[in-house]
Order: sequence, then C-alpha cells, then structure tokens
Amino acid sequence: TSSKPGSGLDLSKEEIKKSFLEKLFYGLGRIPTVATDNDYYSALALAVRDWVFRQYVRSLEEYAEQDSRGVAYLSAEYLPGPHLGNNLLNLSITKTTREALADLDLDLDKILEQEVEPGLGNGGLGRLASCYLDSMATLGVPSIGYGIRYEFGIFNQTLKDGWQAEVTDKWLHYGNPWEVVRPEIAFEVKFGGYTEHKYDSNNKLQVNWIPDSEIRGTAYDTPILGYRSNGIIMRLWSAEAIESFDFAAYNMGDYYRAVEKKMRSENITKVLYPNDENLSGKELRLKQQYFFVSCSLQDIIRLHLLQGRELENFHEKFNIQLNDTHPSIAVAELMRILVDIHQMEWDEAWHVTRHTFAYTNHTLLPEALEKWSVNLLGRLLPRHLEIIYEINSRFLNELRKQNFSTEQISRMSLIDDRGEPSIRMAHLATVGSHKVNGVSALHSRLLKSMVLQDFAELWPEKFTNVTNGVAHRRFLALSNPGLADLITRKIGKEWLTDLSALRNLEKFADDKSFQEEWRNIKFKNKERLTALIEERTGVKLDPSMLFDIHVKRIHEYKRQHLKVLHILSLYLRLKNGKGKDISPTSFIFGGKAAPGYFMAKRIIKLITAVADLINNDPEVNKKLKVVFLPNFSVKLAQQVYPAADLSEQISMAGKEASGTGNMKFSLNGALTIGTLDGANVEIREEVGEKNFFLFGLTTEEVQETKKAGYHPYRIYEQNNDLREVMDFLISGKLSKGDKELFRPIYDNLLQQDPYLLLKDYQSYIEAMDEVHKTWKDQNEWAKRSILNVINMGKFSSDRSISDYCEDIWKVETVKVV
Ligand code: 26Y
Repeated sequence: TSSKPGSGLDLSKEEIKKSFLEKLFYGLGRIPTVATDNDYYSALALAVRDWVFRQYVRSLEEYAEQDSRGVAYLSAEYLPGPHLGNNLLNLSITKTTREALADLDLDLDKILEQEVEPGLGNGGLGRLASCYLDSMATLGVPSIGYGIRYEFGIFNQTLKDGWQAEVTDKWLHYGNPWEVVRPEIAFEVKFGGYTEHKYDSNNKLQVNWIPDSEIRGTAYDTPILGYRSNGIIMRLWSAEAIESFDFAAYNMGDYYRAVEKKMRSENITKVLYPNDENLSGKELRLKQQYFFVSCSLQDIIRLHLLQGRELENFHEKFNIQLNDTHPSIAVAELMRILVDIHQMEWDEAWHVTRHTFAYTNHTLLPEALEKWSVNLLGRLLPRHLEIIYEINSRFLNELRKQNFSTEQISRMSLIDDRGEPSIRMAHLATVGSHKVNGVSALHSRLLKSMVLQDFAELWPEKFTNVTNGVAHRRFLALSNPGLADLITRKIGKEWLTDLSALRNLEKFADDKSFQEEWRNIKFKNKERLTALIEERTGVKLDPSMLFDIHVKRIHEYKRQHLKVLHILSLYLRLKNGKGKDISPTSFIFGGKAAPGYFMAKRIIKLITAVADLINNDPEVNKKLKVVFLPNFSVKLAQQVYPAADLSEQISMAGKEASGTGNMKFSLNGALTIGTLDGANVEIREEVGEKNFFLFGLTTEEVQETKKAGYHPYRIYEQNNDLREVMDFLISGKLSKGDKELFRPIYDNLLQQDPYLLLKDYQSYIEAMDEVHKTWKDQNEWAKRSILNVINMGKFSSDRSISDYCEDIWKVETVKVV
C-alpha cells in the first residue's frame, strides 16, 4: 500500500549531505566551526540509523502480512563491531557517502575511526551471535536478538611492563547513536523470597511466588541491517530500580536506604563477566542470566498475545534459540509463566516448552559447563528450583520406565549430587529443547559421544550439527575492500549474497598476473597493519616478511605458548648459526586473558618478553620480529585478518568446539597451520589438503595418549632442540636474570602438560619448516591463498542460518528489497 515507506537503499549524494547536515544542526545543535570528529560521526550515524530503521519497518510490515513463524535468539553476549561502515555497505551508499562528505571537506575514514564498538561479549560465542543477526537480517528470517545492555563491556586491555592491565570499557561515554530506548517496553523481574502452595476452589494447585525484591528491565533497540534487504532488531535489556508503592510506604523518610537499594538493583547490568570458558559461580552472573531471560520471555509472550493468539500454540509461532546454557533458565521460566501465571496444565506447558526451545552447545571443556549450586539457585529463584525438581523427577521416572540403570540415571539427572548439589544447565537445556546442536562436525560428534552421550542414545533424532559461519560481508567486503574489488571485477557481485560463487574464480588460480594482483593487495593490507602496529606498539614490522598471526582469547588449550616455543626454537637456530632456511617472519599475537587466569596472564608476559629479546637483538631482528598487539577487538580484527599470510589454529585436538577466526583468516587469503580440531577439519576438506599445513595428534590419539599415561618429561629428555628451548624459559635471559618468572609455565609443561604441547612439538616444528619452504615460492603461496578464498563458500553465516532454518527452526524466509 502507499503507506509503506520507501527504500533506504542507494541514496543520492545530495540526500546524504542534506540528512547529515540536518542531524548535525538540529539533532546535535552543532555547526561545522565548532563540531568535533565525534559530532560528525554522531551526525552521520543518526542519519544512517534513519535509513536502517526504514528497512526495518519495511521488513516488519512484510512479516506481519505473511504471519510468519519467528525466531528469538537468546544470547548473553554480542560483539557487533562498529556499525557505521557495515550499515553503509548494506545500504550500498559507501561511495556516495564518501563523496558527500568530501564535498564538505570531511574524510569518511576518519569519521569511521571514531566509532567505539560495543564490547558486549568475550570472544567467539558473542561474535557468532552478531554474525547470525547479520545473516538472519540478510536472509529475511523474522527474528529478534535478545541480550543484556552491559554498561561496561569487556575491559580494554593495555600492557604495563609487558603484563596485561585491565581498564574499564566506557563504551557509552560519548553516547550511542545506534540505540533507541523504549521506556514503554519494560518488564518487572522478581528475585528471592519464597513460594506458597494452595489449592483453589477447583482443587487445582496454585503456586504463588512472593519475592523479596523486584527490578525493572527496559528495552534498548539497535537495528541490524541485512545486505540490501531486511532489518531486524537487537533488543538489549537494561536494569533499573523500581520504587514500588509498598516500598515508599514502608520507608517513609528513609530516603538514603531507598537510594542504596536503587543502586544495588542497577548493578545487575553494570558489567560483563570477562571469563570465557571458566566458571566463576558468581551470584550476580545468575541474576544477569535470569534478568534478561525473564524480560525476553515476557516480551515474546506479549507479542504473541498482542496478535490475539493462544499460548497453546506458542511453539508454532516462536522458536527460541539458546546460545549455550547462559540463557537456559528460560526452560524453567517459560514453564512458570505457562503454569503459574496462565494456568496451563503441566503436561501441555511442557509440550509447548520443549517444542519452543533449541539449544546450541559451544564447548566440551568441563570447566565451562555451567552448574549452579542448588542452594544459590533456590535462594535467588525459589520457584524455578521447584520447577527444575519437578522436570527432573518426571524425566527420571521416564528413564526408570525405560529400564535405564541407576548409574545412567544419576549421570543424566539435572542435579549433580556428588559434592555440593548443583544443577547441570546443559542437561536442563537438553531436556527442555527439541533440538541440540554442536558448532562443527567434529564437535557435534564428540558432543554425542562424550558430554551428552546418554541423551544422544535416548533421543538420537534430537541431536544435529550446524557448523559455524562468519559474516563474510563484514569480514571480507567491508574489511578487505582491495580484495573485494578484485573479486567483484572478475566475477561480479553475486558472492555478496552467495559466498559459494567465489568458486567462479577457479580459472584464475594459476593465472600469473592475477596472482600478482592478489599479492599486491595482500602487501598493501600488510603495510596498513604495519603502520597501525608501529603506532600502537612502537615496533616496526617489515611487510615483505611472512605475517604469522595468532589472535584469539588467551587460553592454555589454544596453545599460544606452543607458538612461543616455536619462535624460541627459531631464535636459537639463528643464534647457533643454523638459521639459513628460515623465511623472515613477523609473529603477531593478540587476545585478552581473563583477569583471574594466572597462566594466561603469564603467557602474555612471556610473549612480550620474547618480543623484547628478539626485536632488540640485531643478530636476529632482520629475520624475526614479534609483537603483542593489545586490545584485540572486532574493530582491530577487521584490520588484522586481511593482512595475514599464516593463520595459527593450533589448539589441542578435541578442545576447540569450532573456531571462527580460522574462517575469517582463510576468507582473507591466509593459509592455515592447524590441528584436526573444530572447524579446521572442514576448512581443510574444503580448501584441499595440499593448501593446509596439518600437524599434531588427532582427537582419538589425544585420548589414547592420555589413557596410556602421558609423561611430558620423557619427551623433553629425548628431544634435544625442545630441551634447549624449554631450558631457555628458565635461563633468566628472557627476564633480566629472573629465573622464576616463567617457571610456572615450565613446570606445568614438564609435569602435567594437559594440552600436550610437548607431544605435538616436533610435528609442529616440521610443519612450520614446510611453511617456510613454501613461502619461498611466492607464486605457489599465492595460488594456495587463492584456493583458500575461493573454497570458503561453506563458511558464510548465511549458510549456517539456512541450516538452522531448515533443520531446527522450520521457518521460511521473507525478503524485502
Ligand atoms: C559460563 C561462562 C564461564 C562462559 C562464558 C563465555 C562460558 C563460555 C563462554 C564463551 C565461550 C565461547 O566463546 N566459545 C566459543 O564459541 C565459538 C562459537 O561457537 C566457537 O567457535 C569456539 O570454538 C568456542 O570456544
């Protein structure tokens, strides 16, 4: 109809200029003579936000007309990265905007540089959630992403004397032009207190939860735009105090206590917990989880009822995807809402619940599998604990009927009562969902054979795999414009919406002039990264060197320290006059360590110590350079991946659920050195064995090694080079004579070595020698680089989201243009 808004795409230079100036004058009250760079950034962002909302509104109308089945993605973390550049790309107005600003003597790149990204996540899991919103928008999945509006996101990392130091992330300090607050979309969330069980006049049990505190969650909406198409919303909840009628009456005159209470309740969304894959068991974290889950479910139910629908068919209209177990209390919360508030019978409510949820598992690491103490959960959420007990008792009865052994039953129980009783959130999520998926083929297989084996035997059809993917528009089109242009010149724009179209480049893989263009683009990207690294660290790299890059969270299982052992082996080879085959290499590290993770922080110190030693030694620093690039983030990542020659994916097999950085590197033409872990396996399958440097034990070999009794010390004794490298750690040469500084790493590797660095050492060294040999043939390297990129089709998050739609959500997409 004519009331439908026009498209926000392909605007003219004059339209852009006009809107930009209007936002600057009337939105911000600024004129060019006093405007700061941040004013210009905010003005452009506000103008762009209008066009993004235009697309969003068009989508909403379309979804409403089609009466489509929708998806709510629940994630405690998001890492969207800077919005402005991505939105310009998706509106197809980057070039026009650049010209419009140039007319005003302004530089788009400088304005883009102003944006502070929302660091509302730790790493892979949060970034995956944002890639998925991008693809859901692009494909036209009627969807909404729910999460938490942390006031302070992941800390900013600085280096002090080579150690990580954490600085509060004040991402909202300069305001956030992308979000719109919705004060009328606000819900109350209860905590604590007790429950009352009564029979009503119909002799039906009625449970009443009398909480001891309540807080309000208010929605903040950020539009997420797909490529030349739909927009969806990321809805983040922010906590605030409620001054209830009762509260005011009881505390008449007690203003300061009221203020204190208000301060306490606003703490809930203050800060993101910076631990990934390691439990802290903190009460506030459980509060955060329940808070955002409760707000989100209330919101979804409000939308459902608003459309005049019955809760009996809730699951036919909504899919709720649980991004790991962090939102898994939702299973109990939906039961509570249906049974206690809407008076649904338990069995029917359970049917609705189980058909609503689906659960994605992201880890097999025991220390990352969420467990909440029964005691804590009962204190904070007494009604939910009762519901979990009820779910469990019915579930275990079912198992008994099916003649499961007592041992199996206790393994499968939602309650772990060995030691302090606790709730296994992965079991709650599995029992309460109709589908459970892992995030790579290998991980999904291991999930079924290890962590959730009993469940997979009980419900084989419930288990499935969706291999992760990445937003290729952000990580190629936006962040590597040189390569993107070359691709588009050769094969057109189809790849932007269908990454498998990159295969059309196959005929160029052997073409010498194409290879040369390819190499020049990589070289320019390396020059840009070199400048950035010099500015941030003072270390000047040489862009003609091999750029060998290891960026991701610092964790022992990811084995940054294996990379360090390799660097030291090269250093010692050079010092011993045996380094002639070494190709000149710059080693670049980046990643944050959880602030309480002793070993991870010491690994950072080790990297910076090795960097100091090597960069300042004229005998080796023509051939080797090492830097630790602080504060790795999405924004930095966008500059790092395009400049990589070699991607380090060297986790111990069986530990990295998928990895997504591995995909971003390959997509930008880096070759991978990696183990058969996570999605590396599938990357290698796609790009071809010859174009992937493989090393290390397989998952099965890891298991056998551990079973047979692993003695790292024996390997140390038998391998002279390795012994020399290891002893160097405690020689004092890395630490101004302090022989104790790196002893914890040394001891850990010689005594336990839980991630088998020593076992995989020789294999890694040999694979690296192969890398250095291959690098010497630049045409061959370029060819393999091209073959990596053109075979990346599978790893677009568009493919992942299509898989979710077909296999799990059963939704049809609805596209608007
Ligand atoms: C419970 C709490 C301590 C916790 C907080 C954050 C536990 C885990 C996490 C984050 C996990 C995470 O980022 N996992 C990564 O998910 C990616 C997306 O699926 C995978 O690619 C990657 O292998 C996995 O480590």
